[in-house]
Formats: sequence, C-alpha cells, structure tokens
Amino acid sequence: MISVVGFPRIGENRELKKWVEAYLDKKLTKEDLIQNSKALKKNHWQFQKDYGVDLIPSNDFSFYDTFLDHAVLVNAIPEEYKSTGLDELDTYFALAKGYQDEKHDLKALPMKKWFFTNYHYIVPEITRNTEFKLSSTKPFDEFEEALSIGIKTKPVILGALTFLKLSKKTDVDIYDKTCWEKLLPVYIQIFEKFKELGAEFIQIDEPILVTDLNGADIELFINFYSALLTHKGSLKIILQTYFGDVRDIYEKLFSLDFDGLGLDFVDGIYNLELIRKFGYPEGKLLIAGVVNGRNVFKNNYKESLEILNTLSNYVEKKNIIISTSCSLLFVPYSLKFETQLDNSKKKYLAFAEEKLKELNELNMLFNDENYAQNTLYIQNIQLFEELKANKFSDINTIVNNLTSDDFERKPSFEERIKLQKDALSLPNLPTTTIGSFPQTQDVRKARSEFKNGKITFEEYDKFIKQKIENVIKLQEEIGLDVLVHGEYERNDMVEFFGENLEGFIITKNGWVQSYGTRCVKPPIIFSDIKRKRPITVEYIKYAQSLTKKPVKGILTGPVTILNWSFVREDIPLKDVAFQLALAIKEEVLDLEKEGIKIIQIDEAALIEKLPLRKAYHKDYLDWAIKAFRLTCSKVKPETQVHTHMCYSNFDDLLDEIAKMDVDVITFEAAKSDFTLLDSIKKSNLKSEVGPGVFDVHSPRIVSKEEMKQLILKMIEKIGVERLWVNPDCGLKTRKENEAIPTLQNMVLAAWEIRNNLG
Ligand code: THG
Ligand code: ZN
Repeated sequence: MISVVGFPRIGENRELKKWVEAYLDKKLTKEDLIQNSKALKKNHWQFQKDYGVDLIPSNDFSFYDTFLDHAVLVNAIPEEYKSTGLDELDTYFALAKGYQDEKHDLKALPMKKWFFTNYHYIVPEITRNTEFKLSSTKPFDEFEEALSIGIKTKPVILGALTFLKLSKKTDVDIYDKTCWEKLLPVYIQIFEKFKELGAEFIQIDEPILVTDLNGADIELFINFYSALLTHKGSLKIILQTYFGDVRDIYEKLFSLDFDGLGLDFVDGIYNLELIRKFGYPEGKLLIAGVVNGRNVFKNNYKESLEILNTLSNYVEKKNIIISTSCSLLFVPYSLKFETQLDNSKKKYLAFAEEKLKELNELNMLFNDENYAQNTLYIQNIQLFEELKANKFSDINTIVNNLTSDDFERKPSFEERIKLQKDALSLPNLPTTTIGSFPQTQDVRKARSEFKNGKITFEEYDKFIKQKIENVIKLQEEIGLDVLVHGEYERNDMVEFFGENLEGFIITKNGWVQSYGTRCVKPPIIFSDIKRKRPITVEYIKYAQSLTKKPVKGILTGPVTILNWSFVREDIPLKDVAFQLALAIKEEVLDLEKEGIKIIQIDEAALIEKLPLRKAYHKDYLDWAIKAFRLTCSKVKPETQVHTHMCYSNFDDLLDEIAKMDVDVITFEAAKSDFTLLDSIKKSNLKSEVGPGVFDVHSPRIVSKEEMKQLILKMIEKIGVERLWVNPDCGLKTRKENEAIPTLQNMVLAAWEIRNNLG
C-alpha cells in the first residue's frame, strides 16, 4: 500500500494563490473562489489516485494555512474577530491578514516558521476564555467532495499536543487537565462525524513528537489519546509523525490504541534503531516514510529498500505502507514544466508528481521477490553510481587547507569599531534600511520582459540604474545616514545568488508555498559552487558614485543561501556552506576594493535548520557560524560588516550569535516586549544593534511619536552608543506610499532624540 502525508495545495501554476489574491482584491467572487478551489482539490485527489496512492489525504487543502484551519475548527479564535459581522470565510481571512473598518482595527495573527522548513504557520492564541467547540465543517466537506468523485480519502487532522504546544498561551497551562479536557470532546466529535460519513482512515499529525519532550508532554499525550481512542469505533487512526524520530516516546506509544504509526525514515533514521531495540507492536500498520517530502532529489531505491527490508523483520510485510517522509507541501509540483532543463540534471530530480511515481515503483519492488533483477531497480542504482562520480570536487582540499586565520577577523571588535567610527563619521543613532525597497509593478514588469527577451540587457540595465538613481535621491531627501541601492535587480535574495553562482539549477516553475499566498522558488544546489564573476558590484558601485553618504553593499550570507535552497543529500551541508562562503567572500572583497565601506551579509535564515533536538545544536552552530566568519575574515578593520537576521527568537542563542563577530546586527525587535534587548545586554554580544523600530509586514503608516517612544525605550535598555535606527526587515513587499511616510517619520524620530541628547 501507498500513503501520502499531504499534497501541495497552491496549484501547479499557483492558481490558488492567484484566486485568493484576486478574491481579496475584490476581483473574483466568493462563489468562484470556492468553485475553483473545489475543482483544484478534485484534480489533486484524482491525480494521486491515478498514481496508485491508496491513502490519499484530504483536509490538507487550505485557503491560507492548515494550522489556522485547525484553530477555526476547534474555535480557538479571539472574540473580537467574531464580532465583525463577517461571514465564515471572511472572518478566516481577517485572522490571516487583519481587518479594518470604521469600528475595527484587527491585526493579522502572527506567523512562525514550521519546524525547520521555509513554511510559516499562523499562531493562534489560547486563553482561559477559549471555548473549544467544533466550529467548522471543512474536514467533513472535503471528505464528501472527494467521495463525490468516488475517492474515499484519509482526512488529516492536526493532533492535540502539536496544536497546544505550538499555539500561543496566555494565562493557561496546557498541562492542566482542565485545559486539554475541554479540547477532547471536539476531537471525539470529529471522530463521530467521520464515522457517520463512512471514513475508514484518519491521520492525526503530531510532528511535535520528534522534538525533545518532557515528562509533562508525554503524560498529556498519553492521557489525551487514551481517552480519545476509546471513541474511534470502526475508524482506523494513524498517528503521523515527521521531521525526525520519536525517541522520547516510542515505546510508550505501544499501549495506545492507534491502528498505525507514521514514522519518518529520512529525517528520522533513528526510528529504525528504535524499532530494532524495542520491536514493533503486533498487528499495527507502519507508515514508512522513505520518500523525502522536503527535498527534490530522486529516491535512492537501494537505500529505501534496505530500510523497508529491515522493517519487514519486525513488521509483517502486509502491514508496511510505503509513504512520503512528510507532506509534499515543501516541494514543487512537477518536473514537466522544466522544459529548459537538461536531462543530465533532470534525471536526478523528483518533484511531487515524480515522487508519486517513486512511491509506486518502490511499492512494486518491495513486493517483488526478485527486485534486484528489475530494470527500474538496476537503473536507479546506476543513476546513483553516476551521481557519486559527480561529487563535489576540490572541497575537501580547500576546506582542509583553511586555517584558523581564515575564520578570524582582526583586530578585535573594540579596536575595529573605533577605526570605523573615524572612517564613517556617522552621527549617534545612525539611520538605515535593511536593503530592499518596494518592488513596484514596473520592476517586476521590466524583469519579466528582460527574462522573456522582450527588452535587451541594455534597456534593462538602464532601467535598473534609473531606479537606483531615484532611490538614492529619495534616501537623501528623507535624510537617512547609510543608504542602499534598493535591490531592484534581484527577484529573491537567495534565488538571485543562485542564478549568478555556478553550481545551481534554477527552475522555471519550482514554486513552493512560504506563507499564505506567498511562494518562493528555491534554487537547487547541484555541483561545485563557484563565482563566475562579480555579482553585485556594478550596481552597488554605481549607487555609491551618486552620493557622498556611505552606500551599504547588501549580500546574502552562505547559511541563508544554503537553508533556502534545495541541497544534495549525499554531500555534507557543512561542505556546501563553506563553498558558498568562499564564493561570497570573493564578492565581499571585491566590494571593498571598489570603495564600499559598509557591507551587510544577510543571514536571515541562520538558524532555520537548527536541529530540532538540543543535543545537535552545537555541531550545526559551529559550522554555520564558521561559514559566516569565512566570508568576512579578510576585510579591512575600517570596513564595517553588518548582518541582518529575521525572526529574532534567538534569545537562547545570543552567545553563539556573538561568535559571528559582526560590527552591526539588525533584527526584528520583539513585537511589544523588549526582553531580547535585555538578553543582548547580558550576553557576550558586543556588536552595535539595530532592533527594528517598525514592522515592515504591516501596511500601517507608523507615526514619529510611536517610533520615538520605542527608540527611547531601546536607549534605556541598551544605551545610545551602540544603537542603530532601522525598520525590522526589507521593504520589498511594501507599497511605496506605505514605506516612504514611515521612513520619513523614522528619520525625524531619530533626529529629535539626537537633538535632545545634545
Ligand atoms: N526568500 C526566501 N525565503 C524566505 C524569504 C525570502 N523565507 C522567509 C521569508 N522571506 C518569507 N517571505 C516571503 C515574502 C514575500 C514573498 C515570498 C516569501 C513573495 N513571493 C512572491 C509571490 O509569492 O508572489 C513570488 C516572488 C516574486 O515574484 O518576486 O512575495 O525573502 N527564499
Ligand atoms: Zn528580515
């Protein structure tokens, strides 16, 4: 049998994104949005059925985010969103995007990264007043929609522990029986409803089980599911985990009445050890995740079959269901659109569609006594032999020849910062931006016309230079101290470097959902990374030629390029990170040579792939920080190195971040409390800091007074000497009429405080 944990929902041509955006823009009716989406879901179910998938997921669709869907399902939504008079769908979008009218000013609920992926989920809030009750029919409607085309799906429901742990809690203790006992009846009702509808399998997702669990987590889990599973009746309940192994709870799961366990054997190969050590409960299904749901490389059949064969020593073969390691949400749809891609590369890749085929072939081989003679198997072995011959070339020699000098910037921060202050002569509270300016329609149009050959390079280049001229003038008018060139030549901060470095595959249609309707197109790291030529120097140099103020050269750091790309699985991440670092280092030195005095090496995603278990943090941070240091160890002391980090929930990691040894770090400030600034003060971090004074993700125009108060508070916390004034992230997704007034107010706020300080 074959199972799929979840399927991408955005549509093979991002149809859903376009419909939802059009609906929110009032350019598509509600009826059309709903009808179109129904058709899309049916397509996806039929598609999986045609590929022979037995356990086809439903309720993995979402107009925005499945975590938010679940919050709505169990009624974990704040009261104020219910008093708007909006209908169910518009209330849902109000939660996701915010809502304003004469009487309401509702913010969007916050987002967080989903484990170590580049997907963001919406974080609901649970309070003492949250009244859990079944409040939506979405999972049941979808089940019936699929039934109407003759497909009995496996509804996917977010599990209680993952839901409770990853929501924001205000004045409630989730471990208190009175909390989770109120949630239990909702899950029981969900079971009842699916029994009525004639469902056979239900998949309960509990990825939180692959993180470090404490005794209370385990107790809660066992209590909740012991109670719930007495209500399952004829349903077969699969406990689905992914993104790692379940070492903290594995053998304790045996006593629970689940009908099957979904285990990840890609990110959680230790699950195999657990089975070896503790065995497997008799008669239960094992959903064996062997096809990687979050990378785009072909499956190694030999390795997968070895795993499956080992498993069959502990589990009856008929009870082993071949599956994806996690939802396919994290990979693009299909290679069929990549017509420009040479087969010598394409043959190593598998997107969602090709992964369905792999599941099918693995299932066939696993059930074939003589699979070793099967051509599919033999061809796959050959493919991986070729790939082995195609290992990264001289990386080991280069990396082994690096000495501690290559990672060490000299002299010390204290000495450098003095030299920099002299060289730059910036005022107190220097003002700057993170790098990108609004990517207006004209910019997107010019880029796409250039890519499609409708305009020449000369025309495109002239356009970009004009944009740079305008943005330099604009920043001078606003009165910013450190300027940027605006990044008009870049589509995405990672894809752009992928396009301009050797070793990457760039896809035409390899979109994956990042949040809501927003997608990214991660480049694929395929072979040795080399810099063919300077990448950013010309435009940054041009920008600097237009002004006497310092222009900050903006680059993307090696760890962020790595974490937002698809990376080969047969080469250690560390090696790839170091190769990237050496390429970025060349760019850094070229910028410096051309007279750029401030260089920002963005590490927006430095800790995104931090292992989920604490025990493995050190190793990751060691090489990640080393890779960063490699990029800037050789710059002159008077050249100022900045970095920018998004999602600053790195309170616990400040001493590690201190090891990056940067001169200035800008980051997203904690939304309302300033605990991070307190932590910074207590940590080893010496850098100057620019905690964002406004949230770039909101269209709101922020007043001078509001930012003044904020800056004063920051001064109180951290002192005026090391404080910069800047937004919390790039302005790329803002409109000009939103960004410019707020920037003006920001600069005025800094000026007034500066003057008062004398
Ligand atoms: N680049 C990459 N990953 C990221 C970010 C990024 N992950 C985290 C964060 N930033 C996610 N934020 C966004 C913000 C905007 C968009 C995508 C992710 C976006 N995408 C366009 C869209 O969906 O319409 C597509 C790209 C385009 O056409 O320019 O706007 O910055 N790699
Ligand atoms: Zn950012």
